[in-house]
Amino acid sequence: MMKKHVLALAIAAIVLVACGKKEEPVATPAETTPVAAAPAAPAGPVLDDEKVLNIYNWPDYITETMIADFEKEFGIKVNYDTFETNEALHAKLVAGNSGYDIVIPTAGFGKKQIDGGLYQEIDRSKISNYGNLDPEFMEKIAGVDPDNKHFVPWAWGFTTVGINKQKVEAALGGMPMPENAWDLVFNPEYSSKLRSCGIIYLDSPSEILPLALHYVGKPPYSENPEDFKEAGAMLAKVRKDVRLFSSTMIDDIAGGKGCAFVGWSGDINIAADRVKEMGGKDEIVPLLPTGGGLVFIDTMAIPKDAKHPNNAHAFIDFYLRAENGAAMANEMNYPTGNKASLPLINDEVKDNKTIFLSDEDTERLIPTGGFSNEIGSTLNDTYNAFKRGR
Ligand code: N2P
Repeated sequence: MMKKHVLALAIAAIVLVACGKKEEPVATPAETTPVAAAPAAPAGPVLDDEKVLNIYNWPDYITETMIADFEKEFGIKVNYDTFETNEALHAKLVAGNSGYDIVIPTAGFGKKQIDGGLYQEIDRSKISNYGNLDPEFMEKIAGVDPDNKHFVPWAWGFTTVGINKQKVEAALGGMPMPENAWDLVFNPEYSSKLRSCGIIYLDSPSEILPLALHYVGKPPYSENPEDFKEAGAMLAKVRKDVRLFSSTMIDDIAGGKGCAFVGWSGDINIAADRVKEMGGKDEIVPLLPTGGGLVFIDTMAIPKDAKHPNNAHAFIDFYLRAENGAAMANEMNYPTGNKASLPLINDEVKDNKTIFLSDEDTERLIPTGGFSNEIGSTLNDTYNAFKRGR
């Protein structure tokens, strides 16, 4: 398929040739008119002089070829780094001069970055594929980014419990699975049994705490230090059963490092596929806890001091092509909010109820949110005390 800017160049070339002809005596108006009347060639994207783009994203969150495809088509060199928590990204942005042109905050967490003036506004006139986005989805993001001025969706999913079915059943030794899957990792009656086969937690205060708060019946984004005490007390009881803290769980799960995981939905699905491909006998299953998973909507944003804002817009536009949104769902098991991509998503992915959720499961999800700066130290102290085990 002829790529867009190549097409634009080709059309420009035809126009030039035609214009040249015009001055030749042999050219007749009949020959030149159709070219002159043709719709204006779509202008190629405006790029920055320096053909570089610096992206900062989460691990395991892009298809294998997307960066290379972009580089080839646009002649831009992409430097791609990863971070493992919103906290890490936040620290980079607050320090300033991060050097990044596109970063991928979780919308709820990123609200304070918008409020702090850390992002520039997105120029929609540079994003021809903006219309591919699902307006209903954009409405949700507008809750933290009014009028969708700064955030363009990357992908979404939820933090949930995943299990190695056979290993968990064996470790529970006849004890039935709990009704609420969060009991497996938050209730010592279960976690103490799973200790032997290994519990893995994400290493992220801003994800573990909302889940823990919700589990003990408090608002997931509570601002009350007393609530954190309760969540911390609950976590303290299961600490000895947690074997590993990790944000690169695909490898850990596929490598058999544990049997129950607090992880990201798509990653657990990828690990499940990988174990199947490797011919493993155990099934890796992402669960839909009755207690709800924690939604994350991750979004692209351009830092205020980005050095290559035009290249950033070109990448955002490229990412919003229907086929790229579909590839994220098909290869990475994460939906992207790109409505135009839906017809291109494989049935197997579309029918996976842990990727495209039923209405009932959607309703149970803990909606995206964020903590204020004020509660930040309570959050970190609670998390660190948990991790240290005291
Ligand atoms: C996928 C990363 C998911 C990011 N590996 C969760 N915010």
